[in-house]
Amino acid sequence: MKSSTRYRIIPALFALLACHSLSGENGYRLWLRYDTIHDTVVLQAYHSALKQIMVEGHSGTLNAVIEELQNGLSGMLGQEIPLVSETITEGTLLIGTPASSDRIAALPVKDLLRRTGNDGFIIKTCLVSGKKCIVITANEDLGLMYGTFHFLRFLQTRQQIADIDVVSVPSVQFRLLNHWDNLNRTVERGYAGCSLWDWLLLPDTVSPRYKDYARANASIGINGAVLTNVNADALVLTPQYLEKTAALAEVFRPYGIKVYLTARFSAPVEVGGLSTADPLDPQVIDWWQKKADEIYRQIPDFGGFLVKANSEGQPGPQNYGRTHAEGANMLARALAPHGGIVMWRAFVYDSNVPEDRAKQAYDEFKPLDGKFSSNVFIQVKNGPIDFQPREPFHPLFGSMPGTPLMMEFQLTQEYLGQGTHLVYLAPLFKECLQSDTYAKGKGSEVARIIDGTLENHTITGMAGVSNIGTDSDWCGHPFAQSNWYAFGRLSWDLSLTADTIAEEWLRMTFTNNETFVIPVKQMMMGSREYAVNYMTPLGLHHIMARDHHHGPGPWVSEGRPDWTSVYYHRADTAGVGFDRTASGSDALSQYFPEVKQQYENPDSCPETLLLWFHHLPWDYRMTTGRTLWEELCHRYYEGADSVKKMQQTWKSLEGLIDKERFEQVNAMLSIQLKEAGWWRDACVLYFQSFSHRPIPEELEKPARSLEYYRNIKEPTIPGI
Ligand code: GCW
Repeated sequence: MKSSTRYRIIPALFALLACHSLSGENGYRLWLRYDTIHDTVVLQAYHSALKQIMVEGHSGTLNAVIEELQNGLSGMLGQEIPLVSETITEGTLLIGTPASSDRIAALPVKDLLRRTGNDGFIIKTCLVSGKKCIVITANEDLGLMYGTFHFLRFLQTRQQIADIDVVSVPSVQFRLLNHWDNLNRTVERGYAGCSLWDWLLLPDTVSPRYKDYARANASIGINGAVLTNVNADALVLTPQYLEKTAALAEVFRPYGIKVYLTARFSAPVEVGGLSTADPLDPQVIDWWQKKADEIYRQIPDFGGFLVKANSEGQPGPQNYGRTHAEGANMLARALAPHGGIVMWRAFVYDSNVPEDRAKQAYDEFKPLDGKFSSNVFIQVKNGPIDFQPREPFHPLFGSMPGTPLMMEFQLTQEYLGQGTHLVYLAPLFKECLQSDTYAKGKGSEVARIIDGTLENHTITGMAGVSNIGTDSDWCGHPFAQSNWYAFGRLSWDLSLTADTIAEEWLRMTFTNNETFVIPVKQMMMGSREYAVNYMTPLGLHHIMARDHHHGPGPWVSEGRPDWTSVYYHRADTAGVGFDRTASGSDALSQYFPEVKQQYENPDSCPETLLLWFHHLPWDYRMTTGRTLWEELCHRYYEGADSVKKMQQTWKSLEGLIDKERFEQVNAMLSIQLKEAGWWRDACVLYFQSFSHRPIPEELEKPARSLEYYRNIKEPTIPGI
């Protein structure tokens, strides 16, 4: 792609500009900021390449394209770029499909367009009627929208546009946000205010935020939103709520965002007046069919249902002695005539305590492979437990070749510092996607299961549990926006690196000044590992406080065993860690032999996952030469120290960006530093009560007692 060449920009200019032009920043504009470009060389080049806009065709989507372009270009170039309809001149930005534009139909793009499908696009410098123009073309108007945002991103990140040649096709077809939003506007695991969906005021009042939400999503390729919590409320399926849902769908439609709802399995009983929700009962089947027909009458492009069944108290087919497949297929049959899909979650948390919770999803779903209808996805969390700071990839990836699996990542930071920690999640996403399952030998990465290439699936998808709320900056922490951004960009292009995405996001969200971008990108890239170190190093997991999951709680031991921390870390005087080899729960046998062989031996198991798979003695010798106990201490201290370094880096950048966001991040980093120290001290002291070994001399000793940490109560944490 020739166009990736970036302009070198003189840093000194920025220091001057940051102070006066970027005041009043509340983060609302996300990465779609379009501020005026001040570098005259860049500005000059963009002006000469962009003299007028011609958009051929008519649709709601094209109106949105025009609006975005006019805002974006007039913002960045400092003057209106005229919208014309007749005469091509040098420097026209020509947008259209071959069907809507004879000029484009005459260009040699037909072969390329055979590859771009419905959503993909081409951006190309071409001669049109003998004039040098930039052409954005696609098979559908939506492709033109994605291409337009991509083009604007070029300008936002100061890339050269003199000779563009881009063909872009999304890696997966369904790129969805999952909102865990309740109808009363609380958000399960939400740390950014209330739910965006104002059910009380809908459908009569439609907040302007809905359109901005759709724009932001479209700009990164997201094409669907599940509006409601997987811990579902059947009310959303009643006519009153469907009318409200239809109003949202209407705002989202031009931007290509389809709406989806969570279907509570017991809805036929709760809102349908039936005495059963048995998926094989003819009345139940009929109820769902009529419900689907009713939904599609109001929302013709409704996406489908997301279902959490027989997990954490949610009802499901097993209540009637039926399988997940029987439940999912019944819903799938109701949606199929309308083109809808079912996303059936594999996150099952049985009412009986399993011998190893990490094994449950595989045990329940693997035998059902091949039994699901063609419009059913099984939606699988990245790891086998629950969005921990680090998990191995889920063993279902590669184990259900006859079923399309949809990835579920969590953007909201339930286990990663919630609303206050700067943790950039793209490295976590990439780590999972790049893991080799060995399902079909070497090179069977999780990404190839998700994009359908390994098993030849025709439907493909990724879901991100949203971190969006009513906070003025949408996500609470300015850097939490990067996780929304990264999810969208990755689901569009699985080959993008975490580094590239961070850089794009920083340039668009803050500044193109490399004096800022380079060190902050480094902070972002390290941030997930820092959090792993101060929370759950060396493969520890699920040792957070009970219920709200904020802060450490390695001592949690009462109640249902697999909801406690002691179940997962298994610390005793001999050692620490969960033995998942054949001598323990044997969860490792759920992986393909190559993976199993590597992980079953502590010497070849990656240290990052050591205590996930092994219970090891405190004196076990690590590659650093330290004992396990010493290494554990060192990791905790390193994690907290890294936050101090992030804070120092950030402070050194004062003046390079607006004061508001600078100070907000600064304040958040202070909280993060305090909380990293809390995690470190509480965990080191707790594990010391088993290891009975001193904290290595070179490390500063905790200032407080274990008792102090055990007694911290946080009854009012948001997001439960
Ligand atoms: O991560 C856990 C959360 C629950 C959530 C559940 C799930 C929506 O603690 O709050 O419920 O997973 O994914 O269903």
